[in-house]
Amino acid sequence: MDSQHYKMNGDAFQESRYIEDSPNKNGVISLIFSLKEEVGALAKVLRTFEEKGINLTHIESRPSRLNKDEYEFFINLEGKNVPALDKIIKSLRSDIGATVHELSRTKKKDTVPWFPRSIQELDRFANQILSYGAELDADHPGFKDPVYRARRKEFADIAYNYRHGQPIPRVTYTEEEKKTWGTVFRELKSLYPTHACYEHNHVFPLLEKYCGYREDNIPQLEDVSNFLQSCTGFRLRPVAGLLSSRDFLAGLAFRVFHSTQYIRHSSKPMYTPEPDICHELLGHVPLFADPSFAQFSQEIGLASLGAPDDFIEKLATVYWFTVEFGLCKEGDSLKAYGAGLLSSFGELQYCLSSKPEIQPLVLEKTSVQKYPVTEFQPIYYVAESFKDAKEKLRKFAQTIPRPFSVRYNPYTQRIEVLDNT
Ligand code: HBI
Ligand code: NLE
Ligand code: FE
Repeated sequence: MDSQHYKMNGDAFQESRYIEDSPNKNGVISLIFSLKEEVGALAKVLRTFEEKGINLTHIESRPSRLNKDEYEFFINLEGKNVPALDKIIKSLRSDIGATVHELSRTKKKDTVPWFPRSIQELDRFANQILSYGAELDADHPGFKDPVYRARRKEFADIAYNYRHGQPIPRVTYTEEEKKTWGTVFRELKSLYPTHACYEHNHVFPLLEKYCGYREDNIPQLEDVSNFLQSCTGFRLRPVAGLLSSRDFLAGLAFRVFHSTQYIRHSSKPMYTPEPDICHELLGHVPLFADPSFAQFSQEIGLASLGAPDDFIEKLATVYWFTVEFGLCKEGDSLKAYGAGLLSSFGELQYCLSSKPEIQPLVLEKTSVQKYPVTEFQPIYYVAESFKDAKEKLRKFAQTIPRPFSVRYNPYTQRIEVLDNT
C-alpha cells in the first residue's frame, strides 16, 4: 500500500491554487545498502542521489557481516520525492547489484492517499483486486464444480485485460447460465411492482425494450453501458474480482461502475453474497439510469477521493446501507432501492416484512453500523428521497479531513482538485 501514498502532484497546466507537490513536508527515510569493496563504489551511489536532488542527512558505514568483501551503508534521507527515490532504489538493485533494505518510511500526516485524476487511470485498478474472481473459497457453492471454476477464470481474464475506451467483450452464455438468469429474472420481475421503488419500475421497461432484458437472454454489459451513458453518463467496466473499497468508490466519482460479468452458481439462484451479473444488471443498473440516484452515487465517489482510511470505511458503510441495501419512502409505504435487495428474491421479500429493524437514514449513525455480508441484513435504513440522501451525504462529506476539495469535469473526464489551505 505504501507506494500508493504519494504526495499529490499538481498537473502542469493547472493554476497555482491547485495542490502542488510541496517540499520539506515528508518524513525521513532510512535505508541500508551494501556494496562491494571497490574504489569509487560509494561515490557512484551518492552521485545518483545528488542527480535526483535527494538530500542525505546521515550516513554510517560498517563492514558487512554476511559478505566479507562488502560494506554496508546506513543512510537517512529526506523523503521529498518518493517516485525519484523508488527509481534510485530500483537502479541500485539492478545496475549496481546492491542489496537494499528499506528500514522506514515515516508517513507524514499530510500525505494524501493516491487517487485517480483521469478516467483512464481507472485501468490501474485492474491488477489490484483483493481476490481474483476465479479463486473460490471452500464454502462457495461453485467450489467443487470444475466447469464453473473454469468459467469464472474466463470472466476474470476478460476484465483483467480490459482497458478504458474499449468495447466490453460480448459473452456467449451457456444454456445452464441462461437458465439460472431466467429463474432469477422471472421471480424478481413478479416482485418488482410491489417491492421495488418507483425509479426502478420506471426504467425496467426501457431495459427490456433497448437492452435485451428478457427471461431467456442475459443482456450484454456493452449494450447496457451504452444505454446508461445515454441516460446519466454512467458507464460499466468489467472487473475481475472484488476491489478495495477505496478503488471501488473512486470509480463512482467518474460515473464508472465496476461490474462483474459472471453469473452465480446454478445451485443457489435466490441469494448469493457475491456480486454477479444478476445483481449488477437487475439491482444496480436500473437505478444508475436515474439522474438523481446517479448524482448521489457519484458524490459518494467524490467524497472518497484522497480520504483517510477510516473515512473510506464509513463511506463504504454508507454505500452499503444506501446503494446496496437502501429502503425509501413512497407515500405511506416502504420500497427497496438497494441493489442487493433488488437482485435477491429471498431478501427482497424479507426486507419489507416485519422481521428486520428499520431506522431512518442518519449518516452519523448509519456510517458506523456493523453489518453481515453473507446473510440477510438485520437492519435497514430508510431514505426520504435520493435528493435528501444526497444532501445528507454532502454534509457528511464536509466532516472528512481533506485539505482540498474535488469536482469532476465531464468534458475532460478529469478530477479537478481545489486547494482549501
Ligand atoms: N468490488 N468488484 C466489486 N464490486 C463491489 O460491489 C464492491 C467491490 N468492492 C467493495 C464494495 N463493493 C463495497 O463493499 C463497498 O466497500 C464500497
Ligand atoms: N445478495 C445479493 C444477491 O443475491 O443478488 C447480492 C449482494 C451483493 C452485495
Ligand atoms: Fe452491488
